Amino acid sequence: MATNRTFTMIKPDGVENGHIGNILAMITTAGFKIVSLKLTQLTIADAQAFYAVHAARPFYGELVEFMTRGPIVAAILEKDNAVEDFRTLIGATNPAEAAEGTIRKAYATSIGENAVHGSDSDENAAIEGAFHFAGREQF
Ligand code: DAT
Ligand code: MG
Repeated sequence: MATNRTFTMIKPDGVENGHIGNILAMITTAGFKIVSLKLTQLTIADAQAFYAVHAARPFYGELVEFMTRGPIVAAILEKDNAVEDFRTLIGATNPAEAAEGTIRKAYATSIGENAVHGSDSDENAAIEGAFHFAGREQF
């Protein structure tokens, strides 16, 4: 059964380009409630672990470097069918393929620097959220 929470990051490019406010506005306008929120920065070990599933891919080193180059916004979001609906809201990994009205269509600059993360399963949403937020920080 789908749970009602997902995890997101506004990636370093989204923060650097000044899009935190606009991206959070798109998220809340789409009906997601913010239940945890912080500005933080991933260490190299954090990013390697977060993207361990991609360790064998040619872009892994670049991805880890990008994700650690500056602050990110981490958040847990709540909505019915959160994981799937949030993946729809962010759009395709490659912004060239992202639908109109999606966050990546509006703010991603390339497949590697695509502005936002969205968990791909309920299980990963719970793991990723717990990695960033203690229980008392989840409202
Ligand atoms: P998503 O972030 O849409 O879940 P993913 O899990 O396949 O996409 O990949 C994780 C991140 O890795 C993605 O947001 C950007 C980067 N990435 C994926 N494919 C890439 C590629 N072909 N070239 C460069 N970076 C890539
Ligand atoms: Mg993914």
